[in-house]
Amino acid sequence: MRGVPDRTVRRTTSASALPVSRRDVLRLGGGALALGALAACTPDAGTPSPGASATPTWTPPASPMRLPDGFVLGAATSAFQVEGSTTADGRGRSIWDTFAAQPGNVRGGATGDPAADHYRRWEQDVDLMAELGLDGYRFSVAWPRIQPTGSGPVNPAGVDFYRRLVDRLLERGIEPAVTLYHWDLPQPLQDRGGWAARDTASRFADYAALVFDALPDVTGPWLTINEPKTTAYVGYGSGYHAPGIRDVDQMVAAVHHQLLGHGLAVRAFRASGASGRVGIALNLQPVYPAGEGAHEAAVRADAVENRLFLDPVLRGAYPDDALGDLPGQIPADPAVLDALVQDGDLATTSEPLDVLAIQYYGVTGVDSSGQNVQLYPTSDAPWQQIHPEGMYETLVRVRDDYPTAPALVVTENGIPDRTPDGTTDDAERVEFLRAHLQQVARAADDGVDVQAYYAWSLLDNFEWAEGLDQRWGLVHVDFATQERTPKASARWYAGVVAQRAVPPA
Ligand code: GCO
Repeated sequence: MRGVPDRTVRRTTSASALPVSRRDVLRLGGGALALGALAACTPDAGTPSPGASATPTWTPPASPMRLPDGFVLGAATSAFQVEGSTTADGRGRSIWDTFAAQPGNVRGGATGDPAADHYRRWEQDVDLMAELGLDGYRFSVAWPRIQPTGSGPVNPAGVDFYRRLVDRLLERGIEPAVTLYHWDLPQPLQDRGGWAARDTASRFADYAALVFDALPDVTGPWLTINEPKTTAYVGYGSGYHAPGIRDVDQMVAAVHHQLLGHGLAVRAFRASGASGRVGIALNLQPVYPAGEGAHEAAVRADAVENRLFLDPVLRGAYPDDALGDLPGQIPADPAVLDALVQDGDLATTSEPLDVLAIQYYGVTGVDSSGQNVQLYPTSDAPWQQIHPEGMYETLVRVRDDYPTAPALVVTENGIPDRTPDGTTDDAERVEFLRAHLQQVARAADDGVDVQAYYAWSLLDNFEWAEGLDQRWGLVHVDFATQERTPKASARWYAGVVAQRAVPPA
């Protein structure tokens, strides 16, 4: 059995050596992962990062922890997850429209319509953000609204929607942060190979240039690609996300071509003369060795989870231990990646950045055979092992291991409701946010230049293959009426924003 890459859970099936998603936990059932039996494993002691043992539990101070001056406290969404109106105003079809339309791909048969109907209710949603006092809002631009077929001229109606949104946010004193690609690739580009095709990187840079020109007033960070790891591993590896491909070579190609597209978009950003800041959003997680002899597998798994993305972006090189047939590695021939990388590519992937966006949901353990191991309690998303110290560890690690790293921003962090049918009494989310924000404040106190935190998510929304069943919002959405009701966590978070400090429990 080989280790398999995933954002937080690394699994394999005996039938196939292909990677299986964190999100496959639900689909495959508990039997594939011996959580109970492995829960008793404890990390090795004293091994250095990467593949380090879990950080010791940290006791937060009994007094409020102040956040740095100018720190931005916001919330995040993404276009396909909230907008709905998937055919309005000339929007083209995306891979998620196609994928969600196929029975069996999304829980409950949910699609991108109406999601949280944000395309029509955006003014009300900005009012809501203003009422909560948020400093910032991170949203994504839907590529198929800007270029309905993935190339060619701008669709003016699509651009207008985001212009109005940016203008209104600025009027309300809310800093817009914009993600250019949050998984909704125009279907015509998928028909030509999607991210497995090199040309998609150039198409992405062209699209990015159009958006930089169209939205010159964006003051918060521009983020090129959201979680290239998830798109590659879950979209092209396990096939649990759009485009639903299970092919490890295409998966490796999707890694490289997204990072290439990122670098080309950074160049387009500089060429546009835009005054803002640009970066990429990477989902990172500490990988801890679990049990006897697990250190080497955990180091390789760390390459798969973290360094395969951090290194080409911040060092201009791919790690040499992510691919191969050893425990913890992506089961692909390293020659596959070598063949994709053309002269100059790594200079492109490592274009200097203004910010690095980190998305942190939890940690994972890996045993000596490269299998995922549960070391910490999970949320109702079974892939999410909750260990707030991992937030601190991740921020410090990027600072220490990557001297060229720019300022850091945390662009996603959150948990789903415990109650499957939705609740506004989300005490566990309050405690999750508190514990993680304390770790962010702790990292800042220790000198890490971390400048922002965006909770995932502002609204309950379309949670990809989980459909509408997993609710990640600070604000409850009744999907039948589209009524918004702030949860306890939204009110608590508003207090943090007002106080500029994280209160003790
Ligand atoms: C992701 C996405 C979000 C998810 C969130 C909860 O990182 O997967 O950015 O769209 O909804 O992470 O799974």
